[in-house]
Parts: sequence; C-alpha cells; structure tokens
Amino acid sequence: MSVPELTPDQTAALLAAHSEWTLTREGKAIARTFRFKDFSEAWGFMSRVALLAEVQDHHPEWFNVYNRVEVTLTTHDAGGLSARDARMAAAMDGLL
Ligand code: H2B
Repeated sequence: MSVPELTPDQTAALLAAHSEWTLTREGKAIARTFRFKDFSEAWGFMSRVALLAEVQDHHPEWFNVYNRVEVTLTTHDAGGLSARDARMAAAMDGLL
C-alpha cells in the first residue's frame, strides 16, 4: 500500500477533532450523516465536496436521499484510514 494507515493514536486524534464522525468498518473507516434543509442544499454540499475530491484525488463513499447525505471515508490505497480521510473530514466540516 502506498499510503500509510493512521496509527491508533492518530485515529483517536481524528475522532477527537471531528466529534460528529464515528468509527466504522472495524476501524477502517469513519462515517457521518449530514442533514440539510432540503435536496437543493444537500446537492450543493455534494457538488462542493465533489470538486474538492477531484482536487485532493480522494473520493467519498456516500448515499443521498432528499436532505440527507451519509458519508463514509476510507482510503482504498491504505486499506483503512489515512491522513487523506482526516483532511477530507475537516474540509467537509468546514463547508457547513
Ligand atoms: N479515494 C479514496 N477514498 N481512496 C483512495 O485510495 C483513492 C481515492 N485513490 N481516489 C485514488 C482515487 C486513486 O485510485 C487514483 C488512481 O489516484
């Protein structure tokens, strides 16, 4: 794997810094559900994230219904969490 996986300490720091995110997939990913006023706001958020994802070359797994966006972040190239996920989580939180 070309990207280093976060250590347990680094994962704990990520979760402490981004308390809305929870660990999932046996510690290999983090997840957060975002809720917006309506579909238009949810889609606007997704559009901004999509542009960031392309710039960062790091893409979320996500599911949208109306005003809800369920996001899972993991790094396929690391086989788990990496600094890329921490950066993307921070960027998503920063868009709110
Ligand atoms: N997104 C995510 N979530 N994990 C990756 O490992 C990853 C990615 N790798 N986007 C990138 C693209 C890689 O496949 C390309 C070839 O750079």
